[in-house]
Amino acid sequence: MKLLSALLPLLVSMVTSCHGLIFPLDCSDIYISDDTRLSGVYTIYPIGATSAVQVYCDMDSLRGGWTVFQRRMDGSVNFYRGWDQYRMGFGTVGGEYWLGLESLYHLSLRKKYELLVDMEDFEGNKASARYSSFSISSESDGYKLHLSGFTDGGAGDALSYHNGQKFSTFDKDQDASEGSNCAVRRLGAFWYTSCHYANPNGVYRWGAYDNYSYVGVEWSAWKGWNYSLKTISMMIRPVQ
Ligand SMILES: [Ca+2]
Repeated sequence: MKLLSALLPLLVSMVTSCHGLIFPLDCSDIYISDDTRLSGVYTIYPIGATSAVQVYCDMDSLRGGWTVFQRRMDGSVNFYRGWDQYRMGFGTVGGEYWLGLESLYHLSLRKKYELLVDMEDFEGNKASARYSSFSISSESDGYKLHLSGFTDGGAGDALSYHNGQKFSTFDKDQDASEGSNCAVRRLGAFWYTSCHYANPNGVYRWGAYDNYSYVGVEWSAWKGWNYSLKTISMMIRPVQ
C-alpha cells in the first residue's frame, strides 16, 4: 500500500505525458514523439479523445510537423460545397481534402499556430507563403480568419487581404461584397472579402485559362487571377 501511494504520482505523470502520444492533438505531437516519421496520413484528436479525425501530416517542409487542413493536387475532389461540408470536412485524406472549420477552430483554441501555404504550377515551379500567426474564431463569429507576420517564400502575400473576414460558402454568404455572393461568383468557398486574392478552394483548371475568369485555384500574388495552380496545400504548426 505504501509502495502504491509512492508510485501513484509517478504513474499519473506518465499517463499525462503519454497523453499527447495516445491522443495527438495535431501532427506536431506525432512529430515530436518520433521525428523519423514520414509524411502521410495519421489520426489526430483536435476536440479530445472521442474526436478521431484523419489528416495528412507534412513531415518534410521546413523540418516537418505540419497539419495539412487543405490540399489540392489533381482535381479529383469537388470543392464547390456548402456550409455543412466546409464545417465538418470532406474529401480523401491521402489526396484532396478539407479538414473542416470546426476542427480548425478547436486546434486554434489549444495552441498558437503558424501557417504555411505550399504551391506548385504546371511548369514545375514551386513557391510558398508563410504567416507567423494563424487562427480562426468560432462558428458563431463566422469562423473569422486571423493571420499576421507574412514571410515570402516566392509566392507573395495573397492572404492578408482576407484577414478578419468570415468564411463563406454558396449557401452562407458572409463576405464583404454587398449584393453578391463571392462563393457563387468564384465557384469556391473561402474567407472572401469582395472577393479574393487567393481562391485555393476554386475550380481545378490545369493552368492558364482565358474564359470565365477568377474561378480557378488561384494565388494572385504569384500567378495572377487567370492561372489555376497544379497543387496547393495549407498547413499549420505550433509556434516554437
Ligand atoms: Ca455578399
